Amino acid sequence: MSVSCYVRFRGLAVAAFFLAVLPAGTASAVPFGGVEFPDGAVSFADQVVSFAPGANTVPPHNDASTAIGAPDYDGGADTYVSLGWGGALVLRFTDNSLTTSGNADDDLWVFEIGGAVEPTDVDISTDGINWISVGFVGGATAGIDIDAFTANGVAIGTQYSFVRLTDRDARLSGSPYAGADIDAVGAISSAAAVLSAPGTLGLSGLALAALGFFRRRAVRSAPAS
Ligand SMILES: [Ca+2]
Ligand SMILES: [Ca+2]
Ligand SMILES: [Ca+2]
Repeated sequence: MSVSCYVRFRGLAVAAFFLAVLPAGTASAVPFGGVEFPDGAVSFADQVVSFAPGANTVPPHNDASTAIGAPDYDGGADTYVSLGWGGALVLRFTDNSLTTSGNADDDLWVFEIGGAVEPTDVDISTDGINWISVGFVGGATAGIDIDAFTANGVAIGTQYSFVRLTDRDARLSGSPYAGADIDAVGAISSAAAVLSAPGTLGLSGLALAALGFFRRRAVRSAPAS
């Protein structure tokens, strides 16, 4: 190998090394709807956990999967979900998570279509079971500073994977697209994915239970001394 060839090879190897070790969450900041998301498209909710539609949202306005990913509203009914009066939607971040910023900046942003945001209660959770109220979005307010809700149980630096949106039943719109119309939900304060999601916790829980069972058996079958 010639010297220049070797230098080029070493350069490529170094570049490959850094590409391999760089975390996935180092995407550059991207503005969506005028809001800057440091993690880019990864910032947005990835999965529908559950949807309990309220009254007066009917197809194609009641497809919860349209609230997943980056905002894509283009006038089409297949780009947002209408919650219906009092409807509740639970979304999950799987390749990122929501966290605190350590200051009063907005951490979470709810993209609702149309002019005013219809009043919607917002709760966050680490496990999809125990919820913390972080107030509501409505009127001209679409962003939430979750640091402001430590009194409700928000812990600084905790990574939250679940967001629940509940229409406040203000009935500002009726059939076929009643309730808040959600295009997307994004974490401005986006952190790495939480690996110990409930599914995997369940598995490790099972493994621990099995271990306990075999330990008890071992103790019982040990000869008395
Ligand atoms: Ca995401
Ligand atoms: Ca904040
Ligand atoms: Ca959408």
